[in-house]
Amino acid sequence: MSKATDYLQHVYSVIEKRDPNQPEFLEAIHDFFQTMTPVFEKHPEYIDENILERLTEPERVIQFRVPWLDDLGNSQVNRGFRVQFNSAIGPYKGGLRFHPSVNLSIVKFLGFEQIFKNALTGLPIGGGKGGSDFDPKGKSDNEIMRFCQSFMTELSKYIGLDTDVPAGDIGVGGREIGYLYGQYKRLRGSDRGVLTGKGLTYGGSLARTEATGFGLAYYTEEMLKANNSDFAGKKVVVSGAGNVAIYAIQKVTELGGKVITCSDSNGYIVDENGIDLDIVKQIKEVERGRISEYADRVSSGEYHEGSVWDAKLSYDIALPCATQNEISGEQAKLLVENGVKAVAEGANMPSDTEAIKEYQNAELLYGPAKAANAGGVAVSALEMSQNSMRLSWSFEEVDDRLKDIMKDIFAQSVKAADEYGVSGDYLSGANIAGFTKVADTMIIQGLV
Ligand code: NDP
Ligand code: 2IT
Repeated sequence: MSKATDYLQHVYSVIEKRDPNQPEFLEAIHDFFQTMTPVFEKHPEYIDENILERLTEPERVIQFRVPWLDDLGNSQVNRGFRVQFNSAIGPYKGGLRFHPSVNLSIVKFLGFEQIFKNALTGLPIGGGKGGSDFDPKGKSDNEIMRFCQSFMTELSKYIGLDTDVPAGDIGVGGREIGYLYGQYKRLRGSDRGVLTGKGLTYGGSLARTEATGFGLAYYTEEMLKANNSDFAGKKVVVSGAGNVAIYAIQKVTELGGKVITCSDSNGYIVDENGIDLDIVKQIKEVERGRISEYADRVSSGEYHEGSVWDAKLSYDIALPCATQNEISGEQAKLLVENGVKAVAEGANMPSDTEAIKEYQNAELLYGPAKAANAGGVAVSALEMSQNSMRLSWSFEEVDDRLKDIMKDIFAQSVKAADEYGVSGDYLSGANIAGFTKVADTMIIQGLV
């Protein structure tokens, strides 16, 4: 065994021993380490610095009680988290997720991925993530507001526009950011830059709502172009029907692709005429309804219960935009049988370890989450810049910058993959480019 693989195995076993009950965190670490051997072979100085053990331990983990009153006057208690993972290149930056599944393992995997994603954007932001096991489904606006106010009452002690800047993720969109910011302002004053994803009337950036989905489409287009292909006439399967999925569908369609599915956690829609996005937006953004309702409104739309990744359909490109581990090894095999040539991840870690192996066996073009979905956090960082300057850029200006950032992320990944002898492996390329930037910065700053 080489010194590099020995070191990787050693650090993995340390982490596994420390946190044996954090499966998502261990999965993210495992998949990341799988791509790191060439880096440690070329740079033994990283081993001397014990950089991986330092990088995989969060700088700070905050866990807190979130008490709130429901509409019946009953007191409810949820658990809140903020993981401040790494501040080497800037303030902690990353979203808040409100979903019943949220626990420390999930917040840590998301925070770990966020470090490298944020480094790839080229903007000065460190990595963090937070959230709660609160379930926004079926709650009234007043319940959501009371929950957000209580959550922020505690979180406000730990964040700040130069220290830690949260934003949205699953279950946290414009409505929640509004309530969170309102409470922050009451407690600490109007530092607009303390949250991103704000509304346009109080410091939000144009194109932030669209950014993750648009960015995913721009990244995928770059990956296709580099392989003599494009979206024109391609059939595309998208999962999810939330913020990321909706704007991915919009941009992919504008770029000439035909998106034939979308989904939620109950089931999926197939519409071979191409998804009618106005209907999806009406159901999800306005009515906060279920995706099954699409089939009641569009005659070519069929609703099926279960996962879209179990569907036998013929298509060219897969864009998972729902949640972690939504594609298993078996489902990845089916995806290959379905004719898929490219997968790009809108969600964070949507493909499990076995699924990634299947993509590699089938030599699919594979754009990993931390590169492909970085558009959201990139525009969040542009929102922070605009807040600091106290001005707002036009939609076109932000969108142009987003396009350039996504192209640059793809180019960085290609370059790193070439440099480390794994050409065409965009997963390794993204991991290596993000890692070397953060690791070098940590070393310059000393053992802190
Ligand atoms: P939303 O809350 O807007 O939408 C989430 C969508 O995914 C919904 O359709 C939801 O269905 C589905 N979903 C959530 N959990 C599950 C589950 N356990 N099983 C099946 N489906 C599920 O979230 P976003 O669109 O913002 O986030 C989607 C993904 O993209 C997440 O992985 C997130 O981390 C990632 N991401 C988001 C960014 C952003 O800017 N918002 C930036 C980068 C990545 P249902 O309504 O049934 O729950
Ligand atoms: O996963 C992600 O990158 C996000 N949820 C967006 C984070 C942000 O700070 O905009």
